[in-house]
Amino acid sequence: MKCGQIGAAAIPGTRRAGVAVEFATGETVQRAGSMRAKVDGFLDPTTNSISYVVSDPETKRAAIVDSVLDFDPEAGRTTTGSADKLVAAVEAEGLSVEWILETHVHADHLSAAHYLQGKVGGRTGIGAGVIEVQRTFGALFNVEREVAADGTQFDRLLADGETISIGNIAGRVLSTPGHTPACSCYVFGDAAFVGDTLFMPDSGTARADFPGASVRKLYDSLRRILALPPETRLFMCHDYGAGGKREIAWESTVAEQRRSNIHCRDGISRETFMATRQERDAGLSVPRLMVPAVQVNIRGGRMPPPERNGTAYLKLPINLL
Ligand SMILES: N[C@@H](CCC(=O)N[C@@H](CS)C(=O)NCC(=O)O)C(=O)O
Ligand SMILES: [Fe+2]
Repeated sequence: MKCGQIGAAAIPGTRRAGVAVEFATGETVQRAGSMRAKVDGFLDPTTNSISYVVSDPETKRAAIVDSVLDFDPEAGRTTTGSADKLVAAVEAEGLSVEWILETHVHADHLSAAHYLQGKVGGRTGIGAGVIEVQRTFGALFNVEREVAADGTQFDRLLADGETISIGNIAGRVLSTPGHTPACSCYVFGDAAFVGDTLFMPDSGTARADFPGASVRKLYDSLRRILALPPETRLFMCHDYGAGGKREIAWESTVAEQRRSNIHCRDGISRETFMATRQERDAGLSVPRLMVPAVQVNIRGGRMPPPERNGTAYLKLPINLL
């Protein structure tokens, strides 16, 4: 990966004063001086994923975004160290979890949504495009009869423009397909959880070569996110430290991304973006955990049901991916 310029505000934990935030529709969701969402990021260094606990400091209501279930593919063993850090944070702050959200069906790590719901409650939610992902990967793994392509594995399918709140902090769903058909960006006040659609400015954007991906739609989704107010805090789902050239970081702003994102800063045309993205995708390999991750994540973070001997198994398609 190339190394670009990261502004000071990209450092995790940077705080700014409350600001008025308006969505493109003009709806004001947070006024000057009002309470901002508190955002805590938790890095899983094995998959370079960042999970978030986002909460309303006034009401102590919270959402968990993009949790990780640890998985050792050699042994086929799951552990819950990463997820338990989220549970501990929720308990330490006395939070009441309303939502356990996925920005998309992750291809590089397993979701702990199902595990977490058993621990802290809340409703699971994912973009309504999950149905298309379930159709595509249900066929690919030949599990169409076991995994209904109707999203019922999640409590709520979230459509573009839907409002979801955390206590007094109003939120909105932006459908951002491209990396996958189910990608969504969740905007709570001035904090937007962008999933993989955007990476840190020096690292660009999500790959658009998975089954069901669209580099054209990805460009439109990027422009939607970048049309949010410039001071909007953007929280990434992954960071790889620009190929080890800097510390891992996960917070940026719309203004920073518009100024310096290597793939989609202002002035980069759709054609140039598409060519850059396709060139990079041509050299990428299948993510290390894609095969187990997708099978679990289209099931809302559940393993396949145990077989007659009591053991659950995942499939490995041969010469397909
Ligand atoms: N080496 C990583 C691959 C990570 C990967 O492919 N990440 C996806 C997100 S799921 C991506 O969009 N990467 C963008 C890029 O590498 O340009 C792994 O094996 O997990
Ligand atoms: Fe992803």
